[in-house]
Amino acid sequence: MKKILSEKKKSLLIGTGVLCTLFCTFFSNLSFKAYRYNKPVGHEDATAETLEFPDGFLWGAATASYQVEGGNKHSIWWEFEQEEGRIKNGDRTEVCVDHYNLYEEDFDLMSDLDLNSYRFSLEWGRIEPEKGVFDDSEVTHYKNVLKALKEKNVIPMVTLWHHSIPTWFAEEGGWESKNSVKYFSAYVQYVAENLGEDVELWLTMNEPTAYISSGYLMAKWPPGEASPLKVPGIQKNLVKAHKAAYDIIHRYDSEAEVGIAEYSSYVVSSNNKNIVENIVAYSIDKSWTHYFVSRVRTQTDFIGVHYYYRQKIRLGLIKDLFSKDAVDFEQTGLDREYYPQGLYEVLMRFDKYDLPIYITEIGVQDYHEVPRDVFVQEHAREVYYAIQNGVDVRGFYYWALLDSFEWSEGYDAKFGLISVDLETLERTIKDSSQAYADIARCNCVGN
Ligand code: IFM
Repeated sequence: MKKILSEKKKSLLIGTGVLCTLFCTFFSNLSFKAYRYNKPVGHEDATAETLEFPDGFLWGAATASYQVEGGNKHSIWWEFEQEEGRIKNGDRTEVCVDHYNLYEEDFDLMSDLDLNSYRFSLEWGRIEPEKGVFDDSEVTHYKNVLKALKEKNVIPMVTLWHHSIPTWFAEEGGWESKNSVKYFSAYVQYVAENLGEDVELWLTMNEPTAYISSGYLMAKWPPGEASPLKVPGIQKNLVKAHKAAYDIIHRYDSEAEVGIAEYSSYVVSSNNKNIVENIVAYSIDKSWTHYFVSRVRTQTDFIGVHYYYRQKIRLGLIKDLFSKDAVDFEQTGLDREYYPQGLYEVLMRFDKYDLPIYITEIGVQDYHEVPRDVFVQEHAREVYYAIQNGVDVRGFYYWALLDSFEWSEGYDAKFGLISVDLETLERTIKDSSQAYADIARCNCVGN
């Protein structure tokens, strides 16, 4: 009996020892990986007076249909705007900045800035106002937009879906529904058939993670109710939707380049010596920021990277996490930290997919600590260093071409290269945008 017991004890001890060893190996591997991930790659500064970009580099500006067109009444955002307290100052988009009617004037100004590419989105609810009913006149509108760009030698990059979904689609459950991929595919099929020959650069969707976190976690966007349990299902549907759209466009045009645009802040531990912070930052970046790109990597021709700020992970006292005093950085607006080196680090992280990269959004608001000219110059330098370090970056799209409707922030957040008087709709190129035009003109940035 004694012998049996001691045998049992022995196996228990061995089992515990094995488990501890496995856990320790796993933990030390993870800590080491996380430490390396959080350690900035960094670069030497160049000595040349000007930093040149590769031939054919695209210098563009971006917009999204709902944020500039006006009158998008078939979107769920239209309903959302009417609910009290949803949008800052109660701002509405009946007219918005009327890009829908004034796009030619806007393109003239874009040409004055010498930009060679324009990223814009199609409004799904205009093209398909009711389930299965497509409006040819709206396709004609977008055809005219593409024609106007062609006449100016501006290369279009078209986003199929940028945050705003048709009301009918939302009523069917939106991206929560198992039918969502089928509905999106029908819309993409129609677009590919009708606009395919005029577009070579496509984005299937804009910032799926921002869509999910703003709508389903923070509840600042439709559906306006926090429902974290729905997130995994939505993520899966969006991955499928991207892949389906990718295949549809390629079936129509095998030469087209189809990518996905993702919100990619520089997530990093605030203290590289803190093992827990390192692991948390590493895990968030891998499982959240890189969720979509890592899952579609074999079915995407390029990655659209959006960089706005550094997001430091700091596991101090609870009061530090939530107190505003912890925000002790230079701002670009909306509590976003000015940190150009973060763009370089983000690009180095995305390099592992071995795919071309376009920076499909980057921008700063008026009236904040960092002037726009300094902002674009410093970020352009970081892109130069990433290219020197082997990253295949092919374009830079400033967000946004125009001051526009910043979702729940309304019209106060002014990112535009061009200001718009909301009363008269008069457009004016901002002085601070000239530095970006200079970069685009010479395909280089001063050092
Ligand atoms: O305005 C938004 C855009 O719709 C998506 N990316 C971030 C921008 C600025 O916040």
